[in-house]
Amino acid sequence: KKAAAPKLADPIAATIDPASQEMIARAQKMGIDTVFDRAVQMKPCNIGIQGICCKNCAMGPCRLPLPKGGIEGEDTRKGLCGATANTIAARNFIRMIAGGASAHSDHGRCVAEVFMSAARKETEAYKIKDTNKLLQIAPWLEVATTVEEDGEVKDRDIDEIALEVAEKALNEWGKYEGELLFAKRAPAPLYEKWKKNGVIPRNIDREIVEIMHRTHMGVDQDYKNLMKQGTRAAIADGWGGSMLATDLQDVLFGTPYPLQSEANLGVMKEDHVNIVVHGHEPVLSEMIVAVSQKPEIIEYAKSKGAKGIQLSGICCTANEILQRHGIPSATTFLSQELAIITGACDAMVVDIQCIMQNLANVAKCFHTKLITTHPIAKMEQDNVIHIEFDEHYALEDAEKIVKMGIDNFANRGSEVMIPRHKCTQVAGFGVESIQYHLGGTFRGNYYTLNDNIINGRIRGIAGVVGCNNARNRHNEAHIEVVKELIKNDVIVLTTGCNGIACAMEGLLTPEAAAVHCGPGLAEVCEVVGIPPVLHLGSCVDNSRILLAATEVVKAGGLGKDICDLPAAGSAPEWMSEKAISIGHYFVASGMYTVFGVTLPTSGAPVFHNYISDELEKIYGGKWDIEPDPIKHAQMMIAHIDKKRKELGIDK
Ligand code: SF4
Ligand code: MSK
Repeated sequence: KKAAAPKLADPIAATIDPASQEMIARAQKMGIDTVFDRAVQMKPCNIGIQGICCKNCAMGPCRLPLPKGGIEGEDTRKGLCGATANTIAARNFIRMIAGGASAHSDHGRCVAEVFMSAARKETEAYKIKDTNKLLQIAPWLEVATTVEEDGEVKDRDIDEIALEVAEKALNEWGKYEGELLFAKRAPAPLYEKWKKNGVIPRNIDREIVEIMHRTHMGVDQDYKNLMKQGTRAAIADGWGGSMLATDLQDVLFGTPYPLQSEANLGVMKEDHVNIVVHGHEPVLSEMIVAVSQKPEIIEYAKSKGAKGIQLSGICCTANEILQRHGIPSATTFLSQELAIITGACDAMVVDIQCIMQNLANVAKCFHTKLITTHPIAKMEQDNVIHIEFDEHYALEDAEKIVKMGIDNFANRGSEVMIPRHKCTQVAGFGVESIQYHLGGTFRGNYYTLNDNIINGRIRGIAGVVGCNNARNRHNEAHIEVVKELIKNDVIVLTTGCNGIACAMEGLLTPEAAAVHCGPGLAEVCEVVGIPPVLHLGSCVDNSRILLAATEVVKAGGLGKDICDLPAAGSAPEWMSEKAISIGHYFVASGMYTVFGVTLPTSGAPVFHNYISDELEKIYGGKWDIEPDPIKHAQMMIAHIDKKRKELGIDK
């Protein structure tokens, strides 16, 4: 008897993106499975989804029964050791924070190590590019920028400052006394709240390690105490590892400023060598950009029959090189396999995080060279090529990779099919450019962000970020949440795959304001010439949202702390542990934060209530969950309106 054919995804139901729909249908026709099909074939575990499966020892996994219709009376559910639903959910939740914080922070550490090489002048490839940014961050790391000589105050030598910044930055991961230096960048009342509650990180690594210890069988069994450690580690991520990654990348590669580019699979070109970079760390991709623009390399590509080299990106490596060089974004996380399905991807170069192992299986069906580059992120499949990147030979490594892509151009089959869909985008925003474009300051004239929030043209600020999730229709929640917000005059700061999704939908253009925004936000965007959705970069660049909120607070007129602002955070299609860490440092920084899909807390209602209502009493921010995108956005708007009322600006 023949086995039934596996059920396949309906491309239209799987994604709102027409380019992805075409490529899913094509993959199915070719008999190649993608994540969209696998999501139809494999359903998630209903107990795991609710956060109440514990596998922290070999007496389990202990799968607690679901609280059908809520818990009546005493909650007597427990694992073999007696761990309650709250303990199990809290342990799982903070282990996710540890996973996310370690990913961002290890990325930051790698950048700090490259920064050290540059400061020591051990490498030709990396230089201190943005000295203004260096001078801006040095005092926060307790590095002097001036020196007194013969009674005169003089500027200190830039190389000396860079070296000391590198030392101080690297020290943040493992120093044995003191506290995270960047914690003081937060508004003073927030810093004081953290201090009072004992959650200022001691060093980045320690907070992550301590989560692993506390959640080991038989250690911390108080969900409040577990969350205290989760909070400390999340702050170590947002205001530590991620913020250091962003700042040091800006110093090495330049602070982004607005620029124009494009997004979606249509950016790939049939007659060019297509190299797609994917992952998160920009240290190698910066070099790939540099090499692929060299005249002799372009000539080499032409000698192999191509018209040139088309570089594009997926996930946050895409965001990094988009922000600084205008390299177009090919697609988001969920549709990564589809870039290979085009048949035009000559090389896909991956570094760390959000890389699906199935890329290797898809690449096997085409001529695509799949190249891993990071010692901590290899793949087992035998068609994957590993070229380990070494910052001391960065340009040589990048040249080897780009040439491999060029040499592979001739190996394409006849199966090239690039969807035509792509949109223009204006990206490259940051705290500096928000200030520059909106009146040159945050408060004090007709154009500024604060003045426009106070006068009500802009109702509030939303940070909408995060991944895709195969349990949702791809990009749908991202776009509906963002459209609902801007329709209601809420300006959106975006990062990660939300940024790419918005770009694919054409929301990152000044012209989008007239089409999609309420009258107030449309007027501001038109006057200053910005899109209603400002792309602030990659996952680690969520730290830019923290700093933007801090600048808004400092500029005055909107309260004294981040929790006073008419602002809210959102991750409509989250999937990664990093999103939980980001969500929690938003909450611990005072931000009302709504997640889509689901939260692994619903099986432990007391714990869920703790991270929403109880944490709000401590930090001013709270977790919330709403899968329906319109309701999700409306909850954010209701919070913004509540804050406007409290500020007395609700006219
Ligand atoms: Fe079960 Fe306790 Fe072991 Fe978890 S730690 S698996 S709840 S016995
Ligand atoms: S890439 S963590 S899927 S945003 Fe930063 Fe996208 Fe989420 Fe990865």
